[in-house]
Amino acid sequence: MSRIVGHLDLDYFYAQVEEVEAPSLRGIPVLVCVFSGRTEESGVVSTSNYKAREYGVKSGMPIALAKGRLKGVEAAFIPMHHAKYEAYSDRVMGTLRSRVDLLEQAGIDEAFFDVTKKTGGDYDAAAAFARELKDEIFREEKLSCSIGIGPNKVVAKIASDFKKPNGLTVIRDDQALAFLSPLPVDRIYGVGPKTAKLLEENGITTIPELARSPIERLEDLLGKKLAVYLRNASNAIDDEPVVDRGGTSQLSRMITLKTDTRDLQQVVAELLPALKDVHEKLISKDLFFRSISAIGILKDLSPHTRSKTLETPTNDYSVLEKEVRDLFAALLREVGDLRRAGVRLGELQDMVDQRSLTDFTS
Ligand code: DCP
Ligand code: CA
Ligand code: CA
Repeated sequence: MSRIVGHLDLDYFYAQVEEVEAPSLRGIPVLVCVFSGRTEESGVVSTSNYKAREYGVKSGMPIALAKGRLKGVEAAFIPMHHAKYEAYSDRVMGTLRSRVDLLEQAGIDEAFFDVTKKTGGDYDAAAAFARELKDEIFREEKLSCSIGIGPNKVVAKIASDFKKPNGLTVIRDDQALAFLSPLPVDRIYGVGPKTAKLLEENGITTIPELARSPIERLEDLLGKKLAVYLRNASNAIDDEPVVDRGGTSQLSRMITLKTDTRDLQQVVAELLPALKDVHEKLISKDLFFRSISAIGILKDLSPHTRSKTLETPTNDYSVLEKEVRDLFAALLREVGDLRRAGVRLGELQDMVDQRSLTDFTS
């Protein structure tokens, strides 16, 4: 029986949560912003609703630039409320987990799932399931999402992005190659602007062009690991299983660095907001961590990790930041430029396990 894999991604997630909580925002451009605090306009747009996107607003754009694009238009600029989005995310993921054979959360607003057993390998049953799932999430949270169904993670991910917002795209294994054939290479997960440019300079812009390229040539350009992955992906081949990484046994965040680098100061500086998020989540769940890992992903997508186990569990932010800095210093002595960087806290434990009674009474 061939696999049936899905990918679900919530639409304009942070901005949609703000709309759900304040329905009067519907119909006007809504921009969720990370204000850096220096001036009223300094900072970047985290995301925006589709109305704002009509004016050319994009994630990561400076707030001042977005304001320029929306001159004379009634629009809402809302500060980011990360803990609130986490709460919505946790509930949606909980619903999803209870409905599928296997769930792999891949970000705050997206997850891969496997429904091979549940559907008996039948794509019509998978399509019906996806429609019910969308209805259920909308009934429970008033949130719309887009779902892709396919024979593997690569195809499911491209399919969920194919019709957005509120889309459902089902691609059977015998349709997968034709589905990919008109698409540009950057639709494949792992092909960022740099890889896309490198491929374009070598005459490769569409997925079939990538699929036909001699593997030796791709290996020269991209390194063996990325070349093999992309060559397979472009042929709709991907054997990566959906892996349930569990609920709260670990907390992690990854970011994509603004530029590939092996400069410790830059890596740590760009990672700071993610460290603060992870720490906030730790505190909100009343947890302590005992192990900590620095994760670096290189240009060829190979992951590199340095970990440490502390003598005693802690929830102290300054320890977290110091250990991350030390671990990245060690990691960067041994590897090349990082494309992505992240932190993972493990061996999480409840506060009540950690504190003696006197801590509570003093
Ligand atoms: N995000 C962010 N900064 C970015 C990109 C994303 O803070 N540069 C946050 C805000 C998004 C959330 O992550 O709501 C999910 O990112 P997506 O890429 O899935 O984008 P959206 O959900 O906002 O929109 P789409 O409807 O395209 O999925
Ligand atoms: Ca999304
Ligand atoms: Ca997403």
